[in-house]
Amino acid sequence: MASLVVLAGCASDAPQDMLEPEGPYARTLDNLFNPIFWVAVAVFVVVEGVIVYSIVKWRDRGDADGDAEEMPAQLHGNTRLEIGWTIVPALVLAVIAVLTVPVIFELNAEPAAGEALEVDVTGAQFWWGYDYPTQPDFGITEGIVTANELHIPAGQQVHLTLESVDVIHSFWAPKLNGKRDVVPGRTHHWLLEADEPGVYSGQCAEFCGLSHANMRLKVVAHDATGWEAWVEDMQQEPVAPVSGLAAEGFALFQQRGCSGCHVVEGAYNEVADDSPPSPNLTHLFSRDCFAGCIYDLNDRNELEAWLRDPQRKAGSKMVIGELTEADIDALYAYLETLE
Ligand code: HEC
Ligand SMILES: [Cu+2]
Repeated sequence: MASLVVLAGCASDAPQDMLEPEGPYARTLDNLFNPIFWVAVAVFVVVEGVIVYSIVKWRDRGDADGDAEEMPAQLHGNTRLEIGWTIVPALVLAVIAVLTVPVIFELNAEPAAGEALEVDVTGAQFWWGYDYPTQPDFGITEGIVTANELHIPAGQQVHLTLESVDVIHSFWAPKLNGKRDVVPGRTHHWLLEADEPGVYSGQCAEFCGLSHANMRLKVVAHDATGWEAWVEDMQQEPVAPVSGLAAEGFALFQQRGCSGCHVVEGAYNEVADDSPPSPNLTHLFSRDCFAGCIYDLNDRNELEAWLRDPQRKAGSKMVIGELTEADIDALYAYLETLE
């Protein structure tokens, strides 16, 4: 059992392995982790070594008759030892501080205006929202709102501004940077950068309620053409279907209360005042995962199961009345048009 637990740490291509950084900030952290790890190993070996040595050397061997020995003389106040074991740990901590402090400043540096892609991140039970303000330098001429998947250009500094709408969450994409808490009523910042195009997985790293473990995320890093294509796609408003099953679904989206919580730009722009924060669905089908990235959007059954029972994700804030299978078919046909 113990070896099972230990070996579980040995996966060779674990998607969230922070010891395999794939961007400059994660690498900075890894470069700090390595020396501190070896300092900790040295302290462990010395301290455990002295303990084991003492246990063996001065163990109770019993007297000739096999009875326990008498208590040995107790020693206190060896000044040289006391000074030694005060100064040595202080020096060890000083070395660690010298290594750590510059990293703290580096990771909290504010990029110069226009240098980094700006993204406003919202943590909500139990999903992440991303809001890209207008930034012509990055091709964004009109703000973009999306959820779950954070799209970025590879090789580009990204500056996040994080807020929470409910409880404390923590944003963590381990291969791209460490964790940053997201606290209600406060604004936090964090930096990300991916060396290469790819998909990097992450998750909420602060217990935030029943579905905390289901609050995952993906960072999708694009090459230059992929980024342009994504931005262009996100800036097109979907066309509301006028006929067929999709048009029925479009009408149901309002009749069944979906539009009270979810924005679809160009069609359903206002949500009810008392609605919980809910993912923007304008480009739902541009994503691969949904509901905190725990379900596959390319699997029709997953989305249908979600509409049948959004509480399959424990504690989900999506509360709806029961839908018939016909409703679900029509809603699916409509949602599918939101590319
Ligand atoms: C009371 C508000 C509310 C209503 C009404 C509602 N939803 Fe949701 N919906 C949410 C919330 C909150 C989430 C995110 C749940 C999570 O991930 O924990 C969500 C998630 C979703 C998602 C996944 C989106 C993503 O990117 O993660 C889809 C699709 C969806 N809802 C469709 C619908 C449809 C269709 C209806 C109408 C039948 C509907 N919703 C009604 C609040 C609502
Ligand atoms: Cu969370």
